[in-house]
Amino acid sequence: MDPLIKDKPASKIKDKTKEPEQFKVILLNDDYTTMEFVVEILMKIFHKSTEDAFLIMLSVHEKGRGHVGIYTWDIALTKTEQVHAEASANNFPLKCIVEPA
Ligand code: TYC
Repeated sequence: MDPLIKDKPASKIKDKTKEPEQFKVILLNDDYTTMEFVVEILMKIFHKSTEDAFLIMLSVHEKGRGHVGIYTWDIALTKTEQVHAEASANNFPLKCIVEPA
């Protein structure tokens, strides 16, 4: 037993373990990136099925932005960097952003 919590009633013991903070990756619409490329990115980087990737792409196309997934900070940032690297390597302006979940 942890000596710091010895003698404390169970009801008074606070769970000090924190869940890691979560961040949303949001995909932004633009007029130049092809729909096909966006679907490819969603499958390759975010591991979406063909059908989910298509539905997310269409929703972003219609609404301007859309939620792609929730990750820890490091993973959200890595995925965002991968999207931007793939997009610029293919001369597309596709962008995504990270927001607190
Ligand atoms: N609006 C783009 C087009 O008409 C398609 C598109 C969808 C681009 C989603 C970006 O995040 C995006 N070709």
